Amino acid sequence: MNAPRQLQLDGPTLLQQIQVLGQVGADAAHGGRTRIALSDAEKAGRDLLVGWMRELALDVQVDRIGNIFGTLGAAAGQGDPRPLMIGSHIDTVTNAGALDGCYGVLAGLAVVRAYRAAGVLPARPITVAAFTNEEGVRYQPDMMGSLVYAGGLGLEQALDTQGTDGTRLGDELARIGYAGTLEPGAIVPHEYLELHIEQGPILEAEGTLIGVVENLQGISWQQVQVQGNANHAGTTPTRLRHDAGYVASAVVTQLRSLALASGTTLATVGCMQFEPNVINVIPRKARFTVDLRDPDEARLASAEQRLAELLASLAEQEGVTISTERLVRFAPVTFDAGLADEIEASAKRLGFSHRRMTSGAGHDAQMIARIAPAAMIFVPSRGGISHNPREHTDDAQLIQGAQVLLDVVGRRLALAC
Ligand code: HGY
Ligand code: MN
Ligand code: MN
Repeated sequence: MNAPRQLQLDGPTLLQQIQVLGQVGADAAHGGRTRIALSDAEKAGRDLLVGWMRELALDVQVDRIGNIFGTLGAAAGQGDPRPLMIGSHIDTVTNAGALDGCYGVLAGLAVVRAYRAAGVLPARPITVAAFTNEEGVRYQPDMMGSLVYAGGLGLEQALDTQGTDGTRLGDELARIGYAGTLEPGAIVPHEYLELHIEQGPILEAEGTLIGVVENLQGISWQQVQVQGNANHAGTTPTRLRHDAGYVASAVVTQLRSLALASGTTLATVGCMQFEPNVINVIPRKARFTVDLRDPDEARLASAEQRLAELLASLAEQEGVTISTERLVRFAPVTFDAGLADEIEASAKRLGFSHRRMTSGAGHDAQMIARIAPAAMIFVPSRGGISHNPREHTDDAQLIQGAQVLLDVVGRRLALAC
């Protein structure tokens, strides 16, 4: 099926909307923007997105976990009402870049805008989705909105989630006015596409423009608590210490060795707090998080096992008590081969260098892949940097990624006037 000629990407509007949304939650002191899920800043981002959806005369719906959907209806007389869904997220980590998630949602609007500008309708509906709490910074797990949508987490359980700030997710959703009425999963996608920045170094290092994402690595998040004894830093001999801070730091060091020895497993301790956190007191308590990732399920499970063994031996050695809480566990995901082939064919047709690859980051696509064929398109990240104000992709590359998305959609959906 030939791509419809009349579908032209409006690159300037896409770039302008990325820039405007990127100003919401801007943090002058530390750079970047912070739109933590269900915060006032994120509400402002949601309101902006809904306004842009209405400008395109989309049918806007919000579900009970706050996922936002904007749908362009199909031409009359078409059969299957299940939409082609294009999605991602607009919540951010702290001091984030402007592209992570937002690029994919706004590129979805750009696809719809191309149909509107051409005065044609797709052969099946196109739904643009912004999923709630993809980052999982305030409420775990991450990819929560798409996980609930795909049936992987109960709605009430998600609404009752307590945040790191002690708030209840459902209360915050109601407070910002995005506790919708649509049942999560009510819109059953025929297929799902997500355009995203790579957030890693591969495409840039190879000078490749498009990533055809075939699979996504597994994710394991744990909260670890070490209970030792506070004591005087100057009078307590090392052999008599039960130092929670030492144990936490030893875990960080040994996880690096575990990752290097594995070659594929990645290990990150992103959060760590000591109590009483005083210069001359041996820490009585340490709380920290462990993020383990691997494209292979067996290796990820082995890394979890090695961590458990490490914690047990350190507890024995230092005479402390260690407890763990699992926050997230997602197995590796393989995306739809047919959609990946379509993405590759579009990149080829458009003359963009491309390569098949694995996603290191988690994405909403991994959840939607549970209920529909799903695949992802990557564009390069400068310096492989993301979750950082310095996150950047050249304008031309952003437009090329969106052109691939539009070409895939245009080919998947015959045109009808
Ligand atoms: O953690 C992740 O990979 C994603 O950014 N939520
Ligand atoms: Mn993302
Ligand atoms: Mn992210």
